[in-house]
Amino acid sequence: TTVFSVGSKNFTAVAINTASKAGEWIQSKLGDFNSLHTKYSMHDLVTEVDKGAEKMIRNLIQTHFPTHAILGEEGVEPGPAASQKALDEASHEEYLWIVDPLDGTTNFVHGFPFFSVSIALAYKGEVIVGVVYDPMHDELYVAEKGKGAYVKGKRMKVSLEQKLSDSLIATGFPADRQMALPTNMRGVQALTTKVRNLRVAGSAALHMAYVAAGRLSGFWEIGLNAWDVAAGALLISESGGKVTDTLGNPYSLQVRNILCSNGQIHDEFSAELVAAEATGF
Ligand code: 2AM
Ligand code: CA
Ligand code: CA
Ligand code: CA
Repeated sequence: TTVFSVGSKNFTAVAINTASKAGEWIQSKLGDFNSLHTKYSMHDLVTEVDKGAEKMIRNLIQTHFPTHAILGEEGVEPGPAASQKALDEASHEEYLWIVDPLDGTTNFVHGFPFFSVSIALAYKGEVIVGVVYDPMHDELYVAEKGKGAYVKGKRMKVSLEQKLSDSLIATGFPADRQMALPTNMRGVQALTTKVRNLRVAGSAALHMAYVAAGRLSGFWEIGLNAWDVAAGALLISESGGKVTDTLGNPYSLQVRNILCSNGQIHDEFSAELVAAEATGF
């Protein structure tokens, strides 16, 4: 059985409290921030709000669980090589908090109300708590391994579509436009004619929460990092859905090319991406 607390301190309660506080602060900074610059490429933005939110989250987690390790996006040098190294180094930790302080920075910068805070806790490499908070809609998504997933206290269930042709599918345009975008566009091209429609809303964590809540039938994106998807993956599996890589291999913290769905459409979805040679780069 999974242990969800040490002493009187409950992991999930800390994750919820921390995500809520960070999300409220992020929302208060909407349209009121500076020091915007690009990180790895011209498409890769960061603001003082990303950094401030991560600092707040680290402080809160460290206060409650000083022995736990934290992997946060803004604590890692930009680019895929550095993030892979950081994840490899962190993977041996017994308790590892995996944090994206602001998922959907581009949306935040433009005032497009679709961004989130994503906090997951992995125990020996397996995600046991996942929390995603959407401050603009005040929607808090919470999952505990083996205990189900909830939005605003209400149990979530994935959608019921059985075919891609009845499905609403989301994707993300990769930050690495040179390398990954052509691959992604082959998938978009192949799926556009097969699905009910496609959406690209700009937060991987929130897209995954929407799959868990049954608002999207599925989502895929290539070139992501553990902090984008760790919480969302548990939300989906605890809502009855399926999470793999784009080839259909089981989810782990190492998966960068994510494919998730209500389960029913999963094989058809993955097969289309494989056929379009759109599973990675
Ligand atoms: P972010 O807003 O936290 O950076 C949108 O397609 C998704 O891609 C978002 O979840 C976004 O997360 C992520 N993303 C943006 N820039 C990225 C980069 N340079 N590398 C990997 N993922 C990135
Ligand atoms: Ca970022
Ligand atoms: Ca992110
Ligand atoms: Ca981020």
